[in-house]
Amino acid sequence: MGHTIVLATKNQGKIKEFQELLKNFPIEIKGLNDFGPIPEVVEDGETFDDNAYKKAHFTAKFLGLPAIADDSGLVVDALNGAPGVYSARYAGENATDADNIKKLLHELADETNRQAAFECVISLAVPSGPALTYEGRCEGEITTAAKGDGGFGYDPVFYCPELSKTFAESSMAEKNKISHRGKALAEMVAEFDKIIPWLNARLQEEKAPKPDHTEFEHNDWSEDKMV
Ligand code: ITT
Repeated sequence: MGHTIVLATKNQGKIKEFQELLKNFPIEIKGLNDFGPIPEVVEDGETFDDNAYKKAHFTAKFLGLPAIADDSGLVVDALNGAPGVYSARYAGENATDADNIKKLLHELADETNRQAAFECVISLAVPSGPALTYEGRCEGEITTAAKGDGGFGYDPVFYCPELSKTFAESSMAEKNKISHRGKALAEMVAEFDKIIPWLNARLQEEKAPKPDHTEFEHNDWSEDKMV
């Protein structure tokens, strides 16, 4: 088995999905639950990119292993991109999915422009900092009422024109094929043959001793010392 890569989530569903998609590559995917307690990363970035990288890099540094993290959310045109990075806590710090949906429908009550998209960014980082980034976006419209009981988050009010139904009315397989997360993951999987040599090179650099020029600056090359 080649590299061990940590997926910075405790969500077993996400871990299974990554393991399944990457099963033909010589890597082992582990979740955070495979390690001891790890401090929570505060997701306070201004973009999905910021948050995904912050989570991936923190985890990689903490565990000394390459790590993958994702961040995603809903961006609504008529709300200038809100709720965006605040999607999980749109209606407050401990908001439930139902609270967030209620607030969203209220904010859009008199709005005819219902255009929205789910976005996802996946970051793969090594402990010393370098990272690779993959993005996915899925266009849709916000309905005027919740429909369907599958999925999670904003799925009941996210109408997907490609499927002619909301994400909550769709099967997981239907959703994964075209969703923001599905697309970002597919992009990463398609590149995985290039990712392995990239990882090898970065991890090799980390192992190499850092050049210490001060050692030379302090050397005394005067003749009487050179016996
Ligand atoms: P992590 O522990 O993995 O970070 P999370 O719930 O915070 O889990 P994200 O940061 O990826 O997950 O997503 C933030 C919010 O965006 C999430 O709570 C939902 O409200 C919304 N969201 C993201 N992807 C969604 C999807 O596929 N369907 C519905 N809502 C989604």
